[in-house]
Amino acid sequence: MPRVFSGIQPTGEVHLGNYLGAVRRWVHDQHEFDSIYCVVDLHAVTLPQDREVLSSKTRELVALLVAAGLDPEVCTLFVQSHVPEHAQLGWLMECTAAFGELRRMTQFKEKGDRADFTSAGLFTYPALQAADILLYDTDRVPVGDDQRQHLELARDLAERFNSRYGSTFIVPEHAIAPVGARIMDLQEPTRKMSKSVDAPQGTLLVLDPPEVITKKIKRAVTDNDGEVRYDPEAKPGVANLLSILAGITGGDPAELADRYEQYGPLKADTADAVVEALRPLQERFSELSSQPQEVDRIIARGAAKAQALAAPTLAKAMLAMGLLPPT
Ligand code: ATP
Ligand code: LTN
Repeated sequence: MPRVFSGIQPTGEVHLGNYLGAVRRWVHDQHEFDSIYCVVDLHAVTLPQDREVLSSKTRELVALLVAAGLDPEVCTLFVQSHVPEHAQLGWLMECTAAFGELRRMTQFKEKGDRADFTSAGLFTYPALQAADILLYDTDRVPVGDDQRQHLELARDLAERFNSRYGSTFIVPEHAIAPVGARIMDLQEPTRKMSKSVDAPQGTLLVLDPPEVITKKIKRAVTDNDGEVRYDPEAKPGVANLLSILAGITGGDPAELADRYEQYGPLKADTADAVVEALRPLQERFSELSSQPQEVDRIIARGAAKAQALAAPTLAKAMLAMGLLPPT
């Protein structure tokens, strides 16, 4: 069975972009692939985090992923820092990556420009991401479109390592969905919906109450020409609403556009679809929030399952490089 791996950072609030670009697909994939999902706390600390917020967000994100439908009996769900092999293989990947190729990563340029303090970890982050993926002999990586460049790098590093030291890693493919891989901000539809940008009215959180979801979608920025058409260049706001509706209902955004003459009904249907899709998640999340021991049990079990897979791959890579095995 092909192996799937993906990750999500325990920072900020999970939004509809994370849900449609990643999480919802993970829930589907877990039944078709051997699936491993990771809450990447080591990636989160590339930017300064409040220690208490980070640990509670980490636990909360695991609960939210379970509430979204990840079944810890079916997939492997774990916290990255609980499996030290990630940091260990991360170092080997930093030594495989070239300074110049890391410097070309656009996410580093964007986040580095916004940060008051640019850590060395923010720069080498994509090497750690490559390690995350390669540790598990991953075939497919379902992510949003913003991760395309990082996945190309992971492939390049796997190929370079294999050609330098002998065949060690599987070269992974990305799995970027045709619809929903790039959900835009509702107020600024030329910018992607993001956790790390403070844009409360433009970001639809998966835990927003129904009335807030409806209000945000009704107030979403569109344009003045009044025609419902899927044209992300000329009509980014309308195209974004169509992508959201299509992502939720499984339709095609251009075909959906033909059903609407006006923006009002499109917004109303989109809001209803989002509210209904998120309702079960929100209900399960509130149940799980009162069972922290259950969440901790899931986290502990996930780490043991993940480590059993990661340890032999790390050992193989270390041996291939000529690092002397301990006696
Ligand atoms: P940040 O904006 O701070 O980078 P993020 O919102 O991208 O954070 P991550 O934890 O880095 O959140 O991403 C988790 C997953 O969600 C990744 O697969 C990413 O590609 C996907 N994703 C993030 N934003 C969007 C979006 N606007 N549309 C579709 N997918 C997205
Ligand atoms: N860099 C990703 C999160 C991430 C990831 C991964 C995704 C870390 N490791 C491995 C897929 C596979 C992000 O910022 N969205």
